[in-house]
Amino acid sequence: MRVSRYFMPVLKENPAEAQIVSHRYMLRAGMIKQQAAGIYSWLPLGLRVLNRIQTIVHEEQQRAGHIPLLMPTLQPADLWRESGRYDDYGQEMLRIKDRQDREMLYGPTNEEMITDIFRAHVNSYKDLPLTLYHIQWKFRDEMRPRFGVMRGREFLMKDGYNFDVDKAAALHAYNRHMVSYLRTYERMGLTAIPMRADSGPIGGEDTHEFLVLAATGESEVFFDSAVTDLRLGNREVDYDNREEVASVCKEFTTLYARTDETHDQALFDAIPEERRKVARGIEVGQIFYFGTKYSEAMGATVVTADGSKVPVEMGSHGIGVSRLLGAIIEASHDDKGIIWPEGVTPFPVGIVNLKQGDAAADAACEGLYKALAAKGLEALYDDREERAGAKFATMDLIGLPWRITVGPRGLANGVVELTSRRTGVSEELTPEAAVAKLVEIYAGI
Ligand code: P5A
Repeated sequence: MRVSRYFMPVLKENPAEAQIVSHRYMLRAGMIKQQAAGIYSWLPLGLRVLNRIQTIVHEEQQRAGHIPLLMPTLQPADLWRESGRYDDYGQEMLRIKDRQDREMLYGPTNEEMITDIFRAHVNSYKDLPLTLYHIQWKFRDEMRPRFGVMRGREFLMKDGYNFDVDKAAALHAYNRHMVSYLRTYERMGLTAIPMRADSGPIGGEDTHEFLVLAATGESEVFFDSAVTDLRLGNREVDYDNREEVASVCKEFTTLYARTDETHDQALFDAIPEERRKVARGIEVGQIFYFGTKYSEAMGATVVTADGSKVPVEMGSHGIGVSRLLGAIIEASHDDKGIIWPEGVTPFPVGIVNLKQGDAAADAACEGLYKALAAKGLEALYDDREERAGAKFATMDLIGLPWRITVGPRGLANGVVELTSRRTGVSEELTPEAAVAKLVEIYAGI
């Protein structure tokens, strides 16, 4: 993409309404535009990151054996009457009437609708286990929408629902989600800590929230600092192997880590003092096991191997897809702007032409742009007639992890400059070597 032809309305001034750094940078980098309280348009740069995040979520869900579908945003109120949640959900639910005066709602979550799909099509244990998920817009009429996409009213969620024949199988689905979430967040450059939490309006006995530590987080969290060193890394986990999956979960949930809702001071005090941490965190996901809460209320049953008919065992699992943009920026920025991890960056690399109109510089930039594209790397090429300083400031603000700087002086020696946004370290390389290095960096992403 050439900046001269792109739509990237960068703001010079800090927007007054933004209280936290991620909101400020998303507005300044021209990623989002507020349309109403907690409701945003996704401008092209923001959409590219949102799409990257969705791709990672899809890949990791499908790696775990979960199956994508797509349910609508609007739901009939009657489904929610069956579960009893239509009245319970209160003012957070956006209620709508259609022209026939039928009561509808904009879905805040989809437990009822997925249970309805299940009961219409599945009735045998032979079709289990089954986990269906989608990435779809939700609406919650939050009392205090704030911090940009962090607490929106309309927001994008990945929500998945498992159906299993018995509790042991459903707990395996819970564990499988935990491991797949750990991998998902790590691919986005995040450390998200599973913490024992409260199940709130979704219900159920077992639930963990995934928290990214950040001073601006809305949740107060208590944990053993050793938990922040845990990483899944590149290990291969066999998602069908119950013991293996359970042992990874044990590794990540044994050390003390809880939100304020489930905090136990006596247990906390048992941790060696230097490892006792109280901090704030951003909730980027939550998993639930709630057994037969919805299947019993809505008549979703399966016939088991011995011929008896039982309500299907269920859980649900959510990732805050749009919130993740805010969380990643909170975790990865400096005073010049965003620093995108390679896994989610809107463009893998930026090209800055220091002397637009100089025949050699223009030709070198074009050559790099095409050579990168041929390797599947779409660069953002700043081809505007602008001062170098302004081009650097824009690149730093939008946070592409790598920048290639091209100018007549370097070209006279046959080199361009490759700079890391994170470390600020630059290297002089031939254009071919710069392309080769980027190809290598992105090969494993
Ligand atoms: C699990 C999937 C659920 O709704 N039902 C389906 C369960 N869980 S949850 O914890 O309530 O939401 C899942 C994740 O969605 C994000 N989230 C939000 N993101 C932005 N703005 C909001 N107002 C908002 N509310 C929830 C969170 O990341 C949460 O973990």
